[in-house]
Amino acid sequence: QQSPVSRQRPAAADAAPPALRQAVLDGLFASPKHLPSAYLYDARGSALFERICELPEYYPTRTELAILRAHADEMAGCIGDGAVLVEPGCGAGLKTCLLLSRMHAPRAYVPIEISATALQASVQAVAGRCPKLAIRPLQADFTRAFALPEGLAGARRVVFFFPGSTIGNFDPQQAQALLARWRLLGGPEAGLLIGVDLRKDPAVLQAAYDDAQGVTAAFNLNLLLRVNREFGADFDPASFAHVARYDEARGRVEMHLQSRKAQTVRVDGQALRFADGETIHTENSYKYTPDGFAAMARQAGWQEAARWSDDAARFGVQFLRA
Ligand code: AVI
Repeated sequence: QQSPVSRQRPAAADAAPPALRQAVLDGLFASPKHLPSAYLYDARGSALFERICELPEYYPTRTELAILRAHADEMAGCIGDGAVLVEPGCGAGLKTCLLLSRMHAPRAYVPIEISATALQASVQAVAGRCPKLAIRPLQADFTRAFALPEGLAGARRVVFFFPGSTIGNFDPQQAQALLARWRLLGGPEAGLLIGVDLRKDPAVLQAAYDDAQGVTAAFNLNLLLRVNREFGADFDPASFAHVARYDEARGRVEMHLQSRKAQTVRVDGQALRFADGETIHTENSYKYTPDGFAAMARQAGWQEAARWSDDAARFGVQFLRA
């Protein structure tokens, strides 16, 4: 199963890698229809996501940043001396540098990103803000097994930094498997500093994923433009609607693209039929309780050591140890 990969500054202008292309075709011709959420992040999708992060309704980015600002020293204390900080799916540098600047003699920073363009952008952003730091970039799909760069494989203290609630874009089983893999890779003194979006009033979640300016709608509908470009398809985005709905029982916001009429679209030379009202499921964004997340992480071999939140308990950051 193709997994969500990207975050703050995800895959830039790159064409989709073969596995992602295959997942797109498989998903469109499956029943029910779905698309991998990693496919949201072409150059335009990445730019739209950065706009989402600034929206008044989209609280996660600014809330997490405020939590990091308020508690970076305590977080650095949890991380300890001489750690290697590994960031799967590297970001735009702001949160990372905030943390790195408070860490005690970090040994190295390892950003991981599948897209060479995005990796390079992230390295530049961090190098500009933290000029003395050893940066050891790793071009890899962090949802699969990877090895740390040479010389760091046996590092005493490896700490994973996974902000942004990207973990929420994985199904809980996938999330647990991912965290279990990092636990093994990090060794007996591994740490994990992770941002988790919390369960809350459905109206707040609904607004965050269906904003008044329609930026999230454009982000979702951009998938159809990308399929048109990369598969010679003829989707008319005007005949699909952005739908975001919170499934309270599952604790997840689902994004869909809903066909406004019965229609047939050509994709990769094949006819793809839609009933009126039929949807393509394009993303899940899971929300946790702090205890629920800690329990899931425990199943993956991590013990919660500290947690932080904002006053309204909208977003959580947890530090976990092996
Ligand atoms: C990247 N990820 C954590 C975002 C989220 O909130 O699930 C992606 C997003 N989808 C719609 N808005 C933002």
